[in-house]
Amino acid sequence: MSAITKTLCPYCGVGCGLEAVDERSKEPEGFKVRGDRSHPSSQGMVCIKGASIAESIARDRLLYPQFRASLDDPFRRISWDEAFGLIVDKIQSTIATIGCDALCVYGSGQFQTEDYYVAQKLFKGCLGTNNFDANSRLCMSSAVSGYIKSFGSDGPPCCYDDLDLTDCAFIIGSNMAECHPILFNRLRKRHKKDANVKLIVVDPRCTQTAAVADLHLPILPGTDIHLLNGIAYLLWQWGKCDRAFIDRYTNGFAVFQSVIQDYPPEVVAKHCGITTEALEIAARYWANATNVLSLWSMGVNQSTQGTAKVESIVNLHLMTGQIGKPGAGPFSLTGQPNAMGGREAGGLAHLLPGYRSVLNPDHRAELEAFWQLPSGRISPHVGRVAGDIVRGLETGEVQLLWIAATNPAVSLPDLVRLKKALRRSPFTIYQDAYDPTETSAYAHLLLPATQWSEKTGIMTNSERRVTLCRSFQPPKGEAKHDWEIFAEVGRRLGFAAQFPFQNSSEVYAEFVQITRDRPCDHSGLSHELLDKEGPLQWPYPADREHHANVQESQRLYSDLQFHTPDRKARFGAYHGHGLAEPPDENYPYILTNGRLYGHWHTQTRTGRTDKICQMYPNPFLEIHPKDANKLGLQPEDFVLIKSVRGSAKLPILITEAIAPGVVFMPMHWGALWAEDAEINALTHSHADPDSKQPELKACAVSLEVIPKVTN
Ligand SMILES: Nc1nc2c(c(=O)[nH]1)N[C@H]1C(S)=C(S)[C@@H](COP(=O)(O)OP(=O)(O)OC[C@H]3O[C@@H](n4cnc5c(=O)[nH]c(N)nc54)[C@H](O)[C@@H]3O)O[C@H]1N2
Ligand SMILES: Nc1nc2c(c(=O)[nH]1)N[C@H]1C(S)=C(S)[C@@H](COP(=O)(O)OP(=O)(O)OC[C@H]3O[C@@H](n4cnc5c(=O)[nH]c(N)nc54)[C@H](O)[C@@H]3O)O[C@H]1N2
Ligand code: SF4
Ligand SMILES: [Mo]
Repeated sequence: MSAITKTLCPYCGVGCGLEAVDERSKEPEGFKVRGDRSHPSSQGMVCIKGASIAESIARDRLLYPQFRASLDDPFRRISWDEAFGLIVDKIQSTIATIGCDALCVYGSGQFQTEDYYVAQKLFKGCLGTNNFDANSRLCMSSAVSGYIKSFGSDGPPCCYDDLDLTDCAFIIGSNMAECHPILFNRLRKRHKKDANVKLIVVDPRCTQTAAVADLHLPILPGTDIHLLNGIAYLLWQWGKCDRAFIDRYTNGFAVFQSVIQDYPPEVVAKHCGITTEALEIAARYWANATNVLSLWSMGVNQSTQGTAKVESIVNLHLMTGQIGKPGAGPFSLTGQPNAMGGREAGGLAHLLPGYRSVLNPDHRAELEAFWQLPSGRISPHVGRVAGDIVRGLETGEVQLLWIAATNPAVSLPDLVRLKKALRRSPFTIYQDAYDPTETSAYAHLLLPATQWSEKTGIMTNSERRVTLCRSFQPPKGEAKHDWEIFAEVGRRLGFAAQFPFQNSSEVYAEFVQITRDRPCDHSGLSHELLDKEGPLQWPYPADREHHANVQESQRLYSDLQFHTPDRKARFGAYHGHGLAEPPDENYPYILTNGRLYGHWHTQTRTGRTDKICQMYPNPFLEIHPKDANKLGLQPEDFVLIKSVRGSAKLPILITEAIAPGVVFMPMHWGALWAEDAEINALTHSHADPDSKQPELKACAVSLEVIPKVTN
């Protein structure tokens, strides 16, 4: 490797720039990392996850393809040639006997854009099935559908500079301090400096984010729409609506206005479990601020009303004209490092590359022509989303499942059911960087993938900034790049003309062409330009100098022209329906869950990082002192947590940070890292009707003390 390589942190959607520094004496990694001061999104800062990434890269890697005919057999090492032969045979025989709907791919926001693009071309294009979904279904899909409904297109409108310019940050369903720490630090710096800057946090828990807010609204889980409509009611009553903006740039206000009449402060406060005073302070902060910036994440998206929650946030911005200007707007904080790129490349079962939809005949025709495929090849139906893949395994309709860069045996809801379904799968391919993971136990064919540091490609962060992630190490063992694996399968299936790529730069050069004149226009970008100029934000059209400038890429909708047919944004009008599974007599507590600062998801990397494991020696259940008392729990006790679907056993942490009646556990401990501590053994799979995103954030549970064994 050259002495210093500039790249991107492969963990969260903040997308901090990293520099990998050659350090041969440091075994076994051979490099260390530090923040890249020249990266505009992070300006040299990194959190513990980015800073400690090197340690995990050399440990427990999957090095060779391996195969077994049955899940009860041991794996045996095979060659890539044999592996490709098996995949091609299975795909061909499945299509011949049942049809392409029996093939499913489940990918990840941890793919690079090139991986995503090649997979879309192969499955949605060449093979004619839209059965490509990704873990973004569990993550950002409500934000995607909310943006599309409100603005006519996906795409977070804001940028990180807005954190320095807002005078009211409205953080809802996001624990930024732990999950987007570098952005939170930036916001906090401004907040600390200027007493006029207000920070509101809406979260059932008093998180590290909420602890430093001017106003924490500890609403009951699932009551966000009541709260948002309640704030709208007050703004309307106080005459704080921007009528001129509403008339000129929006549709649907009248219906929205009639809906919010049902949300006077007394009703809302009671329903949300907060005081009317607190609600009024929140509305007052909104009303008095020049620029309001809303920031949200999984507390909003992971809900059976995720889309409606997103639209309800946008409603507040539309009624007050708080969008398209510095320091203001609705800003979803993307979870994974390249969930944004996945959306751009069409990596969900209802999407096609370039922010296109499988339901739009013009979009399908554009891609068929561009990919040189027969007209009508792309299916007009939405493919199987994550939940449908599970149902398809259960009914036998899914015969081949290809999982890549995600660990569903930990992260999908209702694991007892999922694991049963995975055991029924006739043929599961699992393409990952590590071995073991919880999901490898359900695979017939293991394919070793290169990961960060070994592959060059593109990732887009939350503020639409596109970074070239450079490789600086050779692949481990026989690992191949994800895009390379999909392309080789495509060639062997007879699509040599569609997959001529020699490297990821060529893949990207093709991808950007079909983003031309789309909202996510990348057509002026290339690996070469990004190498030379550093990270750049889209839209970045090819003839940029003629009709766009830096400001126009920095924020969307600064001209207040939206992507709807009449160019107006739309109000959505919703009533709050509450949780899909409210507590009852048998399961009287609401279990919520989420992340810890040091760990990443299913621990494939952070569980292999000593310092992080020392920070968090074990999983735990947060419980309010009142509930602990009621159950007779002592600080060292273990509880048995049960939902209708499954159970877990955890030591308790008594804390006032959680509301009475609600308990919290972290999501990070799958079967490899602790016994019986799986959050998703408990959760259900009811999903939002539009985004199909499951309500991972809440289910009903019972709690029992586990008696101490005394000798
Ligand atoms: N350290 C760390 N950082 C990460 C990740 C990680 O694994 N570790 N993962 C990344 C990814 S992929 C994602 S998606 C993001 C997630 O980032 P966040 O969404 O910020 O993280 P979570 O902890 O899952 O959930 C946020 C909060 O939602 C609250 N919540 C639960 N129910 C409700 C509700 O009904 N209403 C409201 N308003 N709030 C509710 C929870 O109490 C929790 O504090 O983090 C990213 N960053
Ligand atoms: N209860 C509950 N469940 C949740 C959530 C929650 O808040 N609560 N959050 C949901 C959300 S938002 C998310 S994003 C998901 C995350 O869930 P997962 O996607 O299952 O979690 P990760 O641990 O990030 O798994 C990523 C996998 O990709 C592999 N990998 C990394 N880089 C590469 C690469 O370049 N190529 C390949 N082929 N593999 C690679 C890693 O080794 C790892 O096994 O969990 C979801 N599940
Ligand atoms: S904030 Fe996110 S992108 Fe930045 S270093 Fe931490 S994990 Fe990486
Ligand atoms: Mo996520």
